[in-house]
Amino acid sequence: MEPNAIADDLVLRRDVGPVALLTLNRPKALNALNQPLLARLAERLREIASDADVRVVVLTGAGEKAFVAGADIAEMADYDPATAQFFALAGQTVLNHIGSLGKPVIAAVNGFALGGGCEVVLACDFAIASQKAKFGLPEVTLGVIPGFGGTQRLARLIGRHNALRWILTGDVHSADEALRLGLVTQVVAPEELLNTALEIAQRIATRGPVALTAARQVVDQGWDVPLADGLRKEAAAFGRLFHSADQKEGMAAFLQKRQAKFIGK
Ligand code: DAK
Repeated sequence: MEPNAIADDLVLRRDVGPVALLTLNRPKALNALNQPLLARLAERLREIASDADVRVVVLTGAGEKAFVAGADIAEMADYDPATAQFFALAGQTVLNHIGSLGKPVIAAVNGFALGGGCEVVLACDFAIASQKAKFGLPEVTLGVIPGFGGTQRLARLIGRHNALRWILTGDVHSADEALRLGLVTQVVAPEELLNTALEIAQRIATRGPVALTAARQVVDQGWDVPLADGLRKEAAAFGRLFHSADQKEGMAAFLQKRQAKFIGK
């Protein structure tokens, strides 16, 4: 390996037991998402998708200041319309992959999560924030709109009026405001952020992996369909789990008063 290969890696990976910690690593540009960083993130997600030893992912940003300060403005400045659309689709594809990974992804938001960074948070299963974190979709201050799913996912998560207030003002919001609106589930002291996220991830990693995948899928599939359709999807997924070894093991372990040993099948 080249001497700087690890330090230069745009997305660092450190495995802590069954949890993969991914760190977006362009701290000098506040981890702004350029095409190489998005491509590396896509590669990391593919790697993790096919690694059965990884059960849960934690995503964070390198450095003290930022989770991700947005899409890379320097890179976007001279885009023509076709390149801009291609870039938006490329970003949306990577963020969709977070949702379709089949493994929970927790955002540990350590600083600025603006524009594309806020959209990364929205694509994760849930997010924990440091008290220093700041959130917002400031794209209109640059004469554009959110392009990595922000106009769609934010409104679904915090409601149309709150989302429009964020998107139309471009204002930056505190971690407490993000907590109040449900964008993050917990706010902790900066020095506790990673341990808190990793501890929750480790706990999730002890649960049945097949059930985790099914639960995420059904929540997402039912998000914007009528309740009756969502309930049918839930019942179908519940039934399918009775084909799995994990269901047999989980229920047998309960009845035998022991810890379950899930194999993810
Ligand atoms: N892109 C590129 N570089 C960035 C950056 C960004 N988003 N954010 C920060 N940097 C760079 C700065 O240029 C600076 O670089 P040097 O000058 O040192 O070379 C370095 O990071 C440190 O930043 P600052 O010196 O500005 O640090 P401060 O503490 O003073 O300010 C800040 C921090 C986060 C408040 C400020 O950097 C800032 O306002 N950054 C921009 C935040 C922002 O507007 N983010 C949203 C980006 S727009 C679409 C696809 C995607 C999107 C939209 C459309 N389609 C294709 C349709 C998404 C758009 C966005 O995400």
